[in-house]
Amino acid sequence: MSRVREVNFDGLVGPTHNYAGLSAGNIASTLNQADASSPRRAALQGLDKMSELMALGNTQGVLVPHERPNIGLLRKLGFSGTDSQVWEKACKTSPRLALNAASASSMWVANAGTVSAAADTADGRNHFTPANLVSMFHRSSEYPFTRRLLKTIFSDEALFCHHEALPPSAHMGDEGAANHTRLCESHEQGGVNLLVYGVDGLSKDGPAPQNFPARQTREACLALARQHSLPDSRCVFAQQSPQAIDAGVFHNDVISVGQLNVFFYHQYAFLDTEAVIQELRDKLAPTELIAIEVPAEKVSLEDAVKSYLFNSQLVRAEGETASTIIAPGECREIEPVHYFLEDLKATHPAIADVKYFDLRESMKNGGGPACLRLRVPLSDAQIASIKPGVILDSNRIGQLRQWVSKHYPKELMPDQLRDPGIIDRTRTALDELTTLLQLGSLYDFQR
Ligand code: SUG
Repeated sequence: MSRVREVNFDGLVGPTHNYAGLSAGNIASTLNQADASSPRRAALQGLDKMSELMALGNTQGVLVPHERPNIGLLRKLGFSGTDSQVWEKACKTSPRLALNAASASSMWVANAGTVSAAADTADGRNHFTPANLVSMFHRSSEYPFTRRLLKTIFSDEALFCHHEALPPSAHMGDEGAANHTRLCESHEQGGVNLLVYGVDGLSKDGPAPQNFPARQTREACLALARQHSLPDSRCVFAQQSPQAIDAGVFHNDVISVGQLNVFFYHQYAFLDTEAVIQELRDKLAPTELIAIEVPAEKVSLEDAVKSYLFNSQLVRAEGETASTIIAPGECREIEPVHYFLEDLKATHPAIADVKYFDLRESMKNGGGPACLRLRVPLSDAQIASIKPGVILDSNRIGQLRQWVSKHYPKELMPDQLRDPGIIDRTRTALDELTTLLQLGSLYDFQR
């Protein structure tokens, strides 16, 4: 059996990164609306995380930003003329729409799509479905380019299968890997797939949040499992607790994270947390599930959301027996969370270390370490088949840092996005990026 490793592909933050307050139910996004952002700092913070993950012995990949502003989207909405005219007219007549078209939200690639491991699917290929992201307008236009990007990188059809996004309707709301956790003994072996939803999309009868939207539907989870041919015996479908969604848990990766056989979660993550854990245990057997529950009396839902504790990454490289938690720096600032993590490190045999990362720029929009990465289990043969430029080494990290420093503004106020010069500046930067990562002609403006 050939070796399979979990490769984290991180989204590179785009040059228009800003705080527009576009995501209702994402408390950070709402709170930081209209603040000045620093696209340069945001991208460099992301590259620092990638570099550190590599230093820990992980294979690290990168996914390029989508082109923004999204002129094609504005044309579909009736704006016409040259690209600059389209942008100027949109900014003038509909500033809110323009902000939606300029969002750099593609950086949170945990929402790019759902990825199934070759070891789980009927045809032995990895399956990909780009997420339709219908619940937020600024994100709902991501999937066509996401699909093109994934197909370009993972192009060998004997090894990879690419599906269309689920029909773009609220009934089929799908937010990708943020609501999918794969638990397993090792990446070579079949695993258990936890697919989490917020609401029943068709009947609307069952429990549902009162204040904030439930972004993923049960029907979408069922469709993904069918589309990726995941066996029923290896799937667990679980409903998020509506209370958690109303506390700001807009994706399951804000309240639980799993890797290999370790599952780290909050007591109130699910409607019936105990039943979910039992089903995971049963379906994973004979592999033992290491379930680390965080009780509400130790960390409240509010502190979990503020600190993004569960948006940590769990990493355990080959040959290691315990995991490292890659936590947002905010976890150090919120006392009960910091105490819990340090205690876990000191006492739990499955946790070797906790490392804190400054990802403040992304965090201010509700995106922690785990939001910034899409996991793809890959065999050596699969790695050899993909576009080589997207797998990072220290040399390429250095080139990306230089590229960011050359093209990205140090500071950006949402108003500054109105400058039509932003279109050409972004295209020049992305053109250089596709050359640097050997991706060929990928963007619409290059075709
Ligand atoms: O979809 N924020 C993103 C954050 C996504 C986090 N991803 C995961 N949890 N996997 C969202 O809400 C805010 C953009 C703004 O307000 O400018 C935003 O889109």
